Amino acid sequence: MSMVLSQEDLTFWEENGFVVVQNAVPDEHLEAAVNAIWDFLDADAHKPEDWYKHKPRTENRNDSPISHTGMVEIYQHQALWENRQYPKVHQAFSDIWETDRLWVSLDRANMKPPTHPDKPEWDNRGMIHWDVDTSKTPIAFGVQGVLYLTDTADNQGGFQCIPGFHKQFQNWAQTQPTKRNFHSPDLTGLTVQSIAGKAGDLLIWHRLLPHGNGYNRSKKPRLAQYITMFPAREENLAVLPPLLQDSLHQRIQAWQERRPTSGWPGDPREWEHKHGTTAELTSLGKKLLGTESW
Ligand SMILES: O=C(O)CCC(=O)C(=O)O
Repeated sequence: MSMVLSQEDLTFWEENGFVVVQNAVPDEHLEAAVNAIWDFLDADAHKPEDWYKHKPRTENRNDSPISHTGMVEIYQHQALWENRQYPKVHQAFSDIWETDRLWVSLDRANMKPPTHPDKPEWDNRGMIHWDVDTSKTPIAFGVQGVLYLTDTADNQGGFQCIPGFHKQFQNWAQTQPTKRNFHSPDLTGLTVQSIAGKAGDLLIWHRLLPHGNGYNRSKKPRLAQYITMFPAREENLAVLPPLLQDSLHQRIQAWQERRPTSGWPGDPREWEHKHGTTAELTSLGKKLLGTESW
């Protein structure tokens, strides 16, 4: 497949540390993923009361399939896999990594309902963080990604970040106290930008950008799927340290049994495990999972 990112996109990427691929997947894939999220939440998209059906999970209480930032504990649904294994999505990540030999993350989805005066537990004002420990320099290159499943206005609780911060990070870190928060920056002097988008936009960001999702002050829920890719760890699998061999084994098991890989909160109801069927993978999907070699 020829490149998905144009020279202009790559220049934008260098400058801003993020890039948007439009129409990354067909509309029917978006619809299927949206339906999967509502089914998983046992909620009717057209009944606003249902958006708040579950109490959001808190740090101390893992008894809900959704958190107050809208993280939905669905990982292995066919609809999520259709987006992961869509060639254009893979090509976009290949353009950035400059190799097509990638594995895909087995990540979850997001449904962030609008703030509502009667639902104070859902009044999440947004968050900004890094998923990497920024004390451990040099920080290896890595990217993250989010697929917009519906049109998302800039007040709808969607993706937000500090554009260009990947280039500023080293200098900025030197101005900070040695005991700064390594997972979330002090925002003094920094500008967080909400990135509105259309259904089908795939936004890929450099993992050094502080990022998160925003305050949903609109009238509609925000819906998204997280997808990232990273170089396949399959070379000489037998000689890999046990930890990495485990990780391939865990990935395959998670896909087969319809569970999250370790480290994710997971769904206390085990809805996917109990009610789902194992997603069918194309040859590309198998390579992206790791069951087929590149
Ligand atoms: O919801 C979003 O778009 C941001 C997700 C996020 O913060 C993350 O994946 O680490």
